[in-house]
Amino acid sequence: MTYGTIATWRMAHEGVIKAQDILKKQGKAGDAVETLINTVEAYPYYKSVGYGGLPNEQGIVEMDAAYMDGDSFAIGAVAGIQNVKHAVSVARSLSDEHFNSFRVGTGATQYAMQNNFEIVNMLTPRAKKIWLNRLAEMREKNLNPYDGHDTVGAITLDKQGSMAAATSTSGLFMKKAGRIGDSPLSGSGFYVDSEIGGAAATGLGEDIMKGCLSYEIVRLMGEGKSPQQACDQAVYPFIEKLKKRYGKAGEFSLVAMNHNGEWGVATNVEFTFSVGNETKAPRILMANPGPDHTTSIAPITQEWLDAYEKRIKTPIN
Ligand code: SD4
Repeated sequence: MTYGTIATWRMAHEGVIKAQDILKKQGKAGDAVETLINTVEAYPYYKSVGYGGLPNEQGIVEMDAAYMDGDSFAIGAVAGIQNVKHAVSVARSLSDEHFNSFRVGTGATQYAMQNNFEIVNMLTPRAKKIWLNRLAEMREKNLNPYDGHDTVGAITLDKQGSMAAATSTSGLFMKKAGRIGDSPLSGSGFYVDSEIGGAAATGLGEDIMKGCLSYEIVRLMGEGKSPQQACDQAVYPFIEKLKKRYGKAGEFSLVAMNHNGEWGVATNVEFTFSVGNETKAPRILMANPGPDHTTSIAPITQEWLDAYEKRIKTPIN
C-alpha cells in the first residue's frame, strides 16, 4: 500500500514533512494529519491558524477546526473556541463521541479545559499590533475588513489504506464575533472516505459552503474521476454558477488526494500547497487558475519563498 499527504498553503510544508515521516514508518493517517496541523498551529508567524492567529473584530481569537476519520466517517469539530493551543486536537478528541461531537463557543472551550488540552492566550503581541493597525486603517480608509485567508486543511493516506482529513483556522481576520466559516463544516471545509479519497478547502467560507465543495470533489472521485479532474469539475463551474446567480464569488482553493495517493487542486487565486507521496518527497507547488476550467501548477521559486519568509516576519510597528 502507498501513502501520501496534501495540505493547503506553503505554511503547511514543515507539517507535511512530519506527516510523511510518520506515514513512511507505518504510522496512522489520523496521527499524521493531527501532527501536521499541530505544527502549523504552534508556529507564531502564521497569522491565520492557531497561536499568533489574528483575532475577530473585538480582538478575540476565535478558532474553528475539524477532524474526520475516513474509515468510520467519525467527525469531531469545534467553532469559535478560545484560548486553546491545538484546536484540531480538541476536534479529534470529539470525533470519538457519537453525540455532542461538534461544539461551539464556551461549550467547546470548556470541553478543552475539562479534558486537559493546553490553554494559552492565543493573542500574541504581534497579532494584537496587526489588529490595532487594521482597526485604524479601516477607520481612515473605509476598507473592507475581510482580508487574509489561510486555513490549513490536509488529507493523509497511510500504508494500511486509511485516510484522514483535518482543518484549523482563526477564520477571517476581523470577522464578527461568533462568525463561523467552512472549516469545521463537513462537506464544505473537508471530507474524506478512505475507499475513495478526501478534499479540504481554504478561502471565503461563506462561499465555499454554498457549494459543499469538499464533498463534491470526493463524490466525483467516487465516480472514477482523478483528483485533478474532480477538483476542476467541482470548483470552476461552481464559481461561474455563483457569479451568475449570487452575483459574486469569493476566493477559494481546494486540495484533494485519492486512496492511491494521487492528488489534485483547484483555485481561483494564486495558491501554494505542499504535497508528498510514496514516490515523491514533500514539495511546495503553486497553483493558478488555467484556461478552460483547468489548473496550472508549477514548482515554487526560491525568490517567492524568500519573499514569503521576509513578509511573514516583517516587524510590525
Ligand atoms: C473561513 N475558510 O473561516 C476560512 C478562512 C480561510 O483560508 O480559509 N482561509 O472562512
